[in-house]
Amino acid sequence: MSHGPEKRGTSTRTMRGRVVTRARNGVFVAPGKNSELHFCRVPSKGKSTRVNMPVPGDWIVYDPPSDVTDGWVRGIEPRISLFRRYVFARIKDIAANMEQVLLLICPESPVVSPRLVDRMLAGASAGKLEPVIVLNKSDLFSRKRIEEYLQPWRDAGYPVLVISALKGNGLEQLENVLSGRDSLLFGASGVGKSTLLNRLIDDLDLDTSSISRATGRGVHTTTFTYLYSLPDGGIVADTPGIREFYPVVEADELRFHFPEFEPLSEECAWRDCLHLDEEGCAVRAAAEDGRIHPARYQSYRILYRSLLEGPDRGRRHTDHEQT
Ligand SMILES: Nc1nc2c(ncn2[C@@H]2O[C@H](COP(=O)(O)OP(=O)(O)OP(=O)(O)O)[C@@H](O)[C@H]2O)c(=O)[nH]1
Ligand SMILES: [Mg+2]
Ligand SMILES: [Zn+2]
Repeated sequence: MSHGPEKRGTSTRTMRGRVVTRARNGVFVAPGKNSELHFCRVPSKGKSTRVNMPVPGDWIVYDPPSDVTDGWVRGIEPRISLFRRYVFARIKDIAANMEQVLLLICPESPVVSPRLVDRMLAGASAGKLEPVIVLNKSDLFSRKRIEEYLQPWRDAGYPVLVISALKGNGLEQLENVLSGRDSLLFGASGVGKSTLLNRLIDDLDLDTSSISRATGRGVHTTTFTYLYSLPDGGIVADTPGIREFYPVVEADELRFHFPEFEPLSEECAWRDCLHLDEEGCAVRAAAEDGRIHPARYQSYRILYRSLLEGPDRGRRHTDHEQT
């Protein structure tokens, strides 16, 4: 029997697993449910075996670590979704293969502006994730205040949940939405993502901190994205809070990520109408008479312009993420 040199990447030890979180120079991979994580390095630039950096949620093939060798990532499987954003002029991949993103928002403490919500919604759509709007901290606001705040997204037809992670209100409905699916929790720092996860998973004890009194903002408590398994099946990823969000999408494609524009766009005078200042634009007309919420249309126009100008125009880097 002859033993030729074993070709890298075709090792019989090669395994398949899912990236649970990233570290500075590699990833932690779960080869199965409740199994111990494997740390794997990522062959970098210049190496013939080079692979792109995997992100949480990626399915990868890898050579597991042994007593004598490090673990190595061999390849990333094709992704069904990819949630990403601009940080300055650079694209940052947040998570892959998530089916839905729960956008946690609230009108105050911290203030989450309708513009920011619309940018996150466009980012979800561009990344092929289904968005669910989750208003958290409902214990702090009147019913009237909550409904006024939510009106643009209710009008646009997005699914909306109203919860209080602190008091436990609305969590049953939320658990139904999460059950058996792969979901990402996303939103501004301090909006309550980690508090919510601590509620949903019994023995979890994630760090949370209160809103800064000085700025009224969150203090970036969570610093890395991590996938957690839910008791009833499904996966939820906690993510570091953001202060800003710019979706990775071409300006001319942005209109396809405002779903309520779609049925009206058939009536625009121009087939390729961008719904800006074109004559006979049915979308603009609908925003003028309230069939489309004017705040949504305004978000579209503002975001269109800033995407044209480029992703890093006049933006400060204020988020604190480890990787
Ligand atoms: N009143 C109220 N406070 C809440 C609720 N949910 C979370 N909080 C508080 O909001 C603060 C921030 O919560 P976190 O869970 O740390 O927020 P986060 O979104 O994980 O923040 P980052 O990790 O910085 O992104 C904490 O003081 C929580 O107790 C809620 O439903 N009602
Ligand atoms: Mg957190
Ligand atoms: Zn139009």
